[in-house]
Amino acid sequence: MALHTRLTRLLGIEHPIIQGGMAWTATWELAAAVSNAGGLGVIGAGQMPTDLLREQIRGAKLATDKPFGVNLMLLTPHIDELVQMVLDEGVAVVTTGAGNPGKYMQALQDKGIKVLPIAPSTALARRLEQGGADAIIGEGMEAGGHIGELTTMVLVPQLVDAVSLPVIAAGGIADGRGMAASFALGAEGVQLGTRFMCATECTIHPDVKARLIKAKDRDTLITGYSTGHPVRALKNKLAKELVELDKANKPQELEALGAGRLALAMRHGDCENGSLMAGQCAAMVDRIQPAAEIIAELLAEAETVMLSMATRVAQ
Ligand code: TUI
Repeated sequence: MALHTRLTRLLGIEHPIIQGGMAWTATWELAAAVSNAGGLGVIGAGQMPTDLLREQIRGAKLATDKPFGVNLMLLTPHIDELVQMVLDEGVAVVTTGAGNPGKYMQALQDKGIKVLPIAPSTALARRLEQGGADAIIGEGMEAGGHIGELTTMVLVPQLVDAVSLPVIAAGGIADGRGMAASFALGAEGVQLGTRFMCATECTIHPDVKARLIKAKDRDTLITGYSTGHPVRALKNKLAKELVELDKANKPQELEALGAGRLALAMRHGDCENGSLMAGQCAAMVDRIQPAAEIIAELLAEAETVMLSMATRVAQ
């Protein structure tokens, strides 16, 4: 069964599956593998130096002739420079996180780039639709990294009602059941981050993949409430220290302690002092497998669930 939606037509992709553009995690190797398998691979820019992101984009272009995207984290201090470089290099899609990409929308779309902002609320989604976004990624607080307040289960149907653009569900989706559930809520695509962290092609340190595979249902926590930018990550020494700073309401010390910790975990494998940003569904990821296999499994499971649901409730 092919799952074709407004999203697959908008982006010219085969399957309505987007790979989350995770900073220091989603490099061109993963993005190209996902795009080659018919999904949308996304390079995570995070706070990457501009030249490094340019190399990443060029790497992806050599490895796939399919559309791929770049995720821009809008809190990045040199975000204007990153946007200019993306405009110069040209990519098919930009997803954005941690803010409103309104001021860049026209310039990106003038270059033919589709803009898919991540929205944690209906108010922002409405503003983004008015500002010309091509689709909205609704990310619930089950997700890893920087999160909003609402769960995917309540956010996605409200977004579907609030805007007429295609909505992509994100946060807490790790298998075909989550994918089918997202479609039941009205989504026309899904975005998965944590599951793709354990793709063979994901270049994060193998020790981080091992921690994800070991993770159980209550192994993530949220830190950074006091800074106004809460972040979900796997529990470890750093996360516990950050929780203490949150309790003591010391946002500046918290930000200072957190700086550079994502790369320390993902690139260098320091699983105690680094930030292991990951979603609650880490507990549902149990093996390393090629991105193409993840996508094939998601589609097969989602199909089985969608077809079996009617039979199950009619008995
Ligand atoms: O952006 C993410 N996930 C991230 S960003 C990141 S790096 C980081 N590190 C420390 C602190 C903050 C970021 C790691 N993971 N997901 C998408 C996302 N976007 N989640 C929440 C939002 C969001 C929040 C507020 C989007 C827009 C927004 O708008 C506020 C406004 O109205 O402008």
